[in-house]
Amino acid sequence: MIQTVETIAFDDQKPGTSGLRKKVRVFAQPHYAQNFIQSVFDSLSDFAGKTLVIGGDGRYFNRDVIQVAIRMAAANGFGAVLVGRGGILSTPAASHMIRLHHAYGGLILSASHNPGGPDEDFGIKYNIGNGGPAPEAITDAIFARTKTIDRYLTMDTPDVDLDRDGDTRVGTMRVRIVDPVTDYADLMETLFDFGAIRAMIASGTRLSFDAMHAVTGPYATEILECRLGAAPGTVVNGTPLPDFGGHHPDPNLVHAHELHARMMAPDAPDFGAASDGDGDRNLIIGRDIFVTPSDSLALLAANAHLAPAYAKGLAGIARSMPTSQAADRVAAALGIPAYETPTGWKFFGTLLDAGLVTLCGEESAGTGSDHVREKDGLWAVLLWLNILAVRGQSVADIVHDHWARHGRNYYARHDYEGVPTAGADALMAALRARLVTLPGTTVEGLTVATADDFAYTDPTDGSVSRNQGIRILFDGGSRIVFRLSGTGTEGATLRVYLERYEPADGTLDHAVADALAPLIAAAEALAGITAHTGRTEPDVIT
Ligand code: G16
Repeated sequence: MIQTVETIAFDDQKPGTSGLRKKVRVFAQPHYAQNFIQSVFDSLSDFAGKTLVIGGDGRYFNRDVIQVAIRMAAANGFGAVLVGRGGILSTPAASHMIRLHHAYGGLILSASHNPGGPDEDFGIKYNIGNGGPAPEAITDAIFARTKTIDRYLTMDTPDVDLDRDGDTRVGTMRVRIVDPVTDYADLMETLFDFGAIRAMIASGTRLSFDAMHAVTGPYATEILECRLGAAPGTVVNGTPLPDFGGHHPDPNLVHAHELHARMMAPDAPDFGAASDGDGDRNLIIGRDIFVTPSDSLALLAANAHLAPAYAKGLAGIARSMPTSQAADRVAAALGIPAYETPTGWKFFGTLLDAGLVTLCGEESAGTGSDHVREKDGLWAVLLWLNILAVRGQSVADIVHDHWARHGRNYYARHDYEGVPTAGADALMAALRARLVTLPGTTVEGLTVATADDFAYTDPTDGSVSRNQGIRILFDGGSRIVFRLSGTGTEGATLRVYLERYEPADGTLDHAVADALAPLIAAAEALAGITAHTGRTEPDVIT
């Protein structure tokens, strides 16, 4: 029996960079998740009788909201839902499932790399029929609806058993519980030369993959250990836990420090990697060398033709604006277009759908291709392994070869987390006010060439996105970008992205902090970070 439940709108349900993310205690308020899910459905049309994919990263509250979403999908008229067993679906696997089954769309329950648990974060994002995050036109409509919603539809039915494969019904809607891993692992086998990777591993190459107690554990175990023959124990922290073992499932050098230490030790494996809460991010570390996400995108683009899926070459490469320009140099060398988009995977979807680009990447540890419409952590790991298997070189040798050919984009991101919103907004406003007067001035010995607030016009549909981050470009190609994060759940997070280009015949082996020291000083001088935030140092450097 369909129930119409009266509700009162919440005023804080604006989707951020990737869906709605809030503390669990916020989501657990009566009607809160329901309001958002109904607002999603109310912003869509013509889905009666169609299929919705539902899954999440296994974090605390995942199972509860999946039951809510199933009932609401039934009450709103979906014909079927596909749900990952145990409520589990990595974000890239959900994207693939939407595409494979020609589903109408999907609800992915995740706060990605944010921590999980009763006092931590939860999130809901909606993906469209191409498998990718809803574009801004839809997220804007969802937000508008959350402000006026006064009822939602649900059903008074018992919980669905999420742990048993097979079909059941909620009202007239079919609920199918499916294995979350197999289809995704099968897709990976079609993209990469598993035989070559298997042979490399059999001949002694050692891997270490840290699943961070998050969703990629079962995927990595199946693919790396079962299908590729890596030694048992290659996947560490491989059981998804609702609180990620109390850790922060963000694959960077701070939160994946154990992997980093392992890779810097004398007996280090040859290749190390990690993924995040929902499996879309990746961290790549060779023995004794960390590969920045920006460099990883450039390296993958330069070598992708070594994997079967990309043997014909790439149509183009896209990167988010704050991502280093290393990938642009590869695009130029390959004679293919390079695109610069705002932060957020949703901006790559139209380019991928139009066949304008094959590979996309972001400094925030996301890389992916046209095989799905999300970034994909294990995909990046497998492309790296395919390249290593074909080239027969170490990660360090491949990276150094790349810099010797294309030059090196020294790069770092400084994050100031949980700063008072007023201070962060004031910092950005003050910078914005100075943009016109900055060109031609000199800061810490660096001359400003141009300064702007990044705006993007999508080349496929003409949609415009403004205020996407302040760019200050210096003579010689160095750059500072200031941006406020759209994924945090407390206060504001200021991100300062620093980049300096060193040509191939320059000094390629500086310590990153030394290479960027003038830019770090210039960032403080330009933005008054300490004055506005009270912070003298970033919380996280990636
Ligand atoms: C999300 C988006 C990414 C974006 C990242 C960082 O990643 O999907 O496209 O780069 O947030 O966003 P921000 O700088 O606004 O915090 P994820 O892995 O959290 O879904």
